[in-house]
Amino acid sequence: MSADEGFGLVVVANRLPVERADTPQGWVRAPGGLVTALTTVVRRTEGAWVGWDGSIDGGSSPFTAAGMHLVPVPMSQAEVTDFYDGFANATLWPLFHDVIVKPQYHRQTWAAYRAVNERFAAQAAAVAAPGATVWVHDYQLTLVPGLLRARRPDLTIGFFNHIPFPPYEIFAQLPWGSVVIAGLLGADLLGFQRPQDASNFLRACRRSLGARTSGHGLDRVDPDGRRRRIRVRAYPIGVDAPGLEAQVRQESTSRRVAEFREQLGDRRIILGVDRLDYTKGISVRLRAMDELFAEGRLDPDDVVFVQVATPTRERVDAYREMRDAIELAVGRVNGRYATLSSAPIVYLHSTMGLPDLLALYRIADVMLVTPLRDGMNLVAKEYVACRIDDSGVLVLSRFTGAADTLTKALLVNPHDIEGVKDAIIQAVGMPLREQRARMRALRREVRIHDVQSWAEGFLADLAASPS
Ligand code: GDG
Repeated sequence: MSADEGFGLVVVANRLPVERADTPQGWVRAPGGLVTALTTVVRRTEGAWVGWDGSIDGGSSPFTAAGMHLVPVPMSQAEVTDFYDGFANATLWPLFHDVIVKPQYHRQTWAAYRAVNERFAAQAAAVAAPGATVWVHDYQLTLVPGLLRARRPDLTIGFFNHIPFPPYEIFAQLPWGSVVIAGLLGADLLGFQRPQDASNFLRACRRSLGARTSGHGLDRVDPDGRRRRIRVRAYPIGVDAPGLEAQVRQESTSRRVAEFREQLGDRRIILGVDRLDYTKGISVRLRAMDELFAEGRLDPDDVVFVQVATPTRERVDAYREMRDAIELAVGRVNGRYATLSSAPIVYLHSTMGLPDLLALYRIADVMLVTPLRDGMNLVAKEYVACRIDDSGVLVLSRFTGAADTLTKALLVNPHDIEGVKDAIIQAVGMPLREQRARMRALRREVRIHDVQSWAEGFLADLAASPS
């Protein structure tokens, strides 16, 4: 379909799949498996993608990039502060992650959230063809389904929440909770990472709106008197397993692996890769490693812990404080155990190029994924996808969505520091036969439920929505 007639499929996400950059084209592809998966769908259906391009007071004229029709949503500096850093990342993010840090409730940031959600809805309404399908993504845009339905009752609307949905007792803190629920219920199909998230959401519908739910959903009468069946289900997201595997098999990755081996020496490698976020449990790992060195259960000459900590949301106070605490802990451990020639912790506060990241996945004997709460955790699945010789051990927090299906990982409770330490020791000493048996099962799971099948599964169910 063309820009004049409108598009049959419209993806709406906080960010566009490309970022403005000083390149000949004026943009670069944004990294990430989700972008890859949705790009495939948008290209195949000749659809459009509505989102912010990361610039301040940028334009709103659609443009074509990476074979997709892109529709930018402009944002002012004040809106980035109040909508994005404020309501999305200092209110909803901590609230939806079990209040690990205290959510901020401010009327001003809520007003900005509503205004920006209106703008996203308006842009989506403007480019969707009659009867089109619109797929809205994530916690930054919870009001968009309702706002969009009010403008365009002809559309079929899906929403996918990438982060957890909290128990009602926590959600009830949000002063505008019933508005958020009503906004989400503008969708015909709501997808969550885990069945638990879907049932938390249904309970919030009952408790905050008095809605009656049945089976996997509820019936609702819209303000225009139309009765609709809304379905609510878990669609656990996956990674681009075949794509990652193919890249890891390339000669260039093997060369990078050899270079890393040279730099890190003949030590066992334990790896962590995360956005530097307080949900990810990075301090749990540092504490476990520190105690294992202190107790002599691990020898700092024999192992190295590589932590990639990607900068993120650095204008939000809780993130700045956490970064300071983590860097202090890294310094303390290295101060105690480093020698002139090597340190037991390699801490990289930077965004890595994908080839380097894949080489690290390939070389790491043990992957530590210890979030206190995580919707899914793609890093765990990426590590598994990259273990093409079936070796390696994944230590995985039970509080990730990934733990539901990656049951052959060593599952840990990140609040139980002794349990985490024991799992690290078990992982470092695991015989190759056991590693392979576990990893084969994990790889099968990650291959079958990849990101492509996730996107197709959601869209097929959305297409089957009762009208
Ligand atoms: C949210 C939910 C859910 C990280 N550092 C670098 C880098 N990354 C890439 C990883 C991975 C992605 O970022 C992180 O994904 P996660 O799933 O681990 O975590 P969130 O960013 O919190 O994602 C989460 C996800 O949405 C999808 O639904 O799983 O629960 O919180 O792909 O590889 N990539 C590169 N350099 C880095 O330094 N190139």
